[in-house]
Amino acid sequence: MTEAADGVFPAVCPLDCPDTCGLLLHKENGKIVKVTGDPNHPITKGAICNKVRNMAERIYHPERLLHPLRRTGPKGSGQFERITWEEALAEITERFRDLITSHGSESILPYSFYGNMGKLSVDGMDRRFFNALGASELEQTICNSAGNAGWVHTMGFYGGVSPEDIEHADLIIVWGGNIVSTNMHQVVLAEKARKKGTRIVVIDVHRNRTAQWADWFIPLYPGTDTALALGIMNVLFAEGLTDTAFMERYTVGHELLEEHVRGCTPEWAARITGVPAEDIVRLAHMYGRAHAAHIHVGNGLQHHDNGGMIVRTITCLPAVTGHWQRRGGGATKSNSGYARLNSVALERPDLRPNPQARHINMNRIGEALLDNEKPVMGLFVYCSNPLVVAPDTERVTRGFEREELFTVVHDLFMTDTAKYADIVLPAASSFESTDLFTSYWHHYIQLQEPVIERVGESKSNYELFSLLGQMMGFDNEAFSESEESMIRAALNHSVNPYLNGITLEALQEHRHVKLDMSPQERFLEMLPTPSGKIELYSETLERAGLPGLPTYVPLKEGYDGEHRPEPDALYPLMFISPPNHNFLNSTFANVPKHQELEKEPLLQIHPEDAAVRGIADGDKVTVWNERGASELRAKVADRMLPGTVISQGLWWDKNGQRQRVNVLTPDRLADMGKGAVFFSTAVNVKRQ
Ligand SMILES: Nc1nc2c(c(=O)[nH]1)N[C@H]1C(S)=C(S)[C@@H](COP(=O)(O)OP(=O)(O)OC[C@H]3O[C@@H](n4cnc5c(=O)[nH]c(N)nc54)[C@H](O)[C@@H]3O)O[C@H]1N2
Ligand SMILES: Nc1nc2c(c(=O)[nH]1)N[C@H]1C(S)=C(S)[C@@H](COP(=O)(O)OP(=O)(O)OC[C@H]3O[C@@H](n4cnc5c(=O)[nH]c(N)nc54)[C@H](O)[C@@H]3O)O[C@H]1N2
Ligand code: SF4
Ligand SMILES: [Mo]
Repeated sequence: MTEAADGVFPAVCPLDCPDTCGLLLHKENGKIVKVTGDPNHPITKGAICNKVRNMAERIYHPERLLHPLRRTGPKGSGQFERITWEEALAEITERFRDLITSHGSESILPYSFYGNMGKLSVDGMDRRFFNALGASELEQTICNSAGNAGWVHTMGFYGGVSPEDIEHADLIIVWGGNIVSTNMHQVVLAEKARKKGTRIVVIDVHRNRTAQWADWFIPLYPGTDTALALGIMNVLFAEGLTDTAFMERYTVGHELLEEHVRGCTPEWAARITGVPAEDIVRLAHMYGRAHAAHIHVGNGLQHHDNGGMIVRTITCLPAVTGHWQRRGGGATKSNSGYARLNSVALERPDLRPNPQARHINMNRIGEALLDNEKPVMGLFVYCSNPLVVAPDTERVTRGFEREELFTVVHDLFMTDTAKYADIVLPAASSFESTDLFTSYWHHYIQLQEPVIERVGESKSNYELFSLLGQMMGFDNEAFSESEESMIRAALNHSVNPYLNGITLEALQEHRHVKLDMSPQERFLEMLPTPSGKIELYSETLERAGLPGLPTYVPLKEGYDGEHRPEPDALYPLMFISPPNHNFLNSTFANVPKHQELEKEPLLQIHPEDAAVRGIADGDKVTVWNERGASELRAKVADRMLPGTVISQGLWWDKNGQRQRVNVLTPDRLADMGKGAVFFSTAVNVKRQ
């Protein structure tokens, strides 16, 4: 048995990161003592990030949950008693049965995201359970849904340039993505291109690590990227830097677009974005004259009120210039479309007695829990930490505090969320389980088999939900299906030609197997948009009440695109809270090693904004708005345009110190895809 043996074993990084690295776990006395990269992985090639190199500290953290627990104190107090698995499962199934009788099955809500990207864990047995239960359906909109919608309205298919092609790009624009921290192997590939003369441009609201690495950093005001992209298009059309033959063949609406951007001059775009007009012209020239420019469309762009439109507008650029036709040229937001598995076989929607069950948007979890009309009475949280990651924490907390709400949390740790649970269940780490992994960036499918024995009494999601399904008396075959059989079913999906030839046996033999990328050659011929072409003009959007052509719409709070807020305005600063380098969302925020690397949560503030408020570098500051307040340490630095403040990382509250940033963020929804708008947040700041 691998679990008991010592040696070096292959593994997959389970975290929500595009790189999905191949790992090697080094074991002594049955325990992982070292994590390194697998040099045989064709894309990640043995390099891994610091977070995961220190992963053993998390796996064997002294605070790891080892047994099921039942709450004994008030919600949020963190007071629990140890119970057995039998007691925990009996209590959950009994409470769920009672709730179904008294309030209907839709009074139960699962709340999950991708704390572990394993398909069996988060898109597998768990889904079967909540389907068979007839629970409310969670709309998983916290990460990429606005940008996804913006991309799909334009391109139809959720896929772009392959990692292997990036080194052939002669210009790389990283737009709203901090890839040095969040997609490190893309940096390695871009470096290869750079050695051949490729220039790297970063467009961001602050000088993040990626901007420091770039050849040219272009700072702009938050939420104004649509205006910048339109300004670039204005120059491209005006100066004949477009590819009319390409547009004729592969797009719809180019004449309308040309007309539409005539008024979007560089001067117009400069007033909105804060980017000087001459820089916009220079960027347009670089882009229009490049042979094969690649745009990395980052995730930061979509977390705005207008995030879908930002992504859509940027996505139009390589269609206007025809860069798509050349190797390395085009754009990439996500490549998850290539690796679509058989989700029907995995998730078994046929088990659902109520196909019309209500949907609840995860970004509005606070509101949903406080809704008395059709109340949520049972909540099951796993692979997510909403008390830290969901917008408008105060409202979410009020929801979780509701006395009559029965909450179960399955996690590896006593997170800020787990403290509100009635029952806490210990989760196994992915290295203790079998699972299947796809990447949303590279094209390798990977298999994880258990490498270590279970820590404490922990159970994997697969085990937990299959047990719960059996205890609820649901269809036995779906809940007793083996992991291997589920993997086979997931890979058996003839409608996705990219999966051709991928089998469990091949994965067992090679650990990672590449998708059959041959259909990608016909990528532009088979775009699944309504017109079958790249939609520069989208009738679908027009019908949905949005502009059919890419159009700049200001944010709903803070900067309105015309007037910088006066310093004495109630909330004059835009607050951006993107991920940091050493955590993965809120994962690792409780690991001393990772805390040490990050030191403490900071508020980066421009010297001008600091001076007006009498703030010096290193001062403790309060950041607040009408939703809540957070206490951070000021880092005064000229890293952004005045008017924007930045705090990286999703920290947990520590010893009563308020350091969660989502107390500040709104739970409004973006223009498309019902996405989260974390970054469209206006605040004020004062010295403590
Ligand atoms: N180290 C690390 N890696 C991670 C994660 C992590 O927490 N830590 N999280 C993972 C997950 S789930 C995701 S979704 C990805 C996210 O990773 P990325 O795709 O890099 O996206 P973000 O980090 O959310 O935002 C990227 C940048 O967008 C900028 N930004 C914000 N607003 C605007 C704007 O209006 N215009 C422009 N141009 N830029 C703007 C932010 O300043 C930030 O530098 O990373 C994954 N990888
Ligand atoms: N302000 C602000 N908020 C943000 C963001 C931002 O940039 N700024 N980013 C947003 C984005 S893009 C995302 S994707 C979300 C991410 O939010 P989440 O998906 O909630 O991610 P994590 O905070 O990493 O929490 C994952 C949890 O899953 C647990 N876990 C890991 N493996 C397993 C397992 O096998 N089983 C079970 N049951 N649990 C497991 C981990 O211990 C951890 O507590 O946050 C969003 N929130
Ligand atoms: S977090 Fe990303 S870069 Fe780090 S090991 Fe995992 S997949 Fe690789
Ligand atoms: Mo995400």
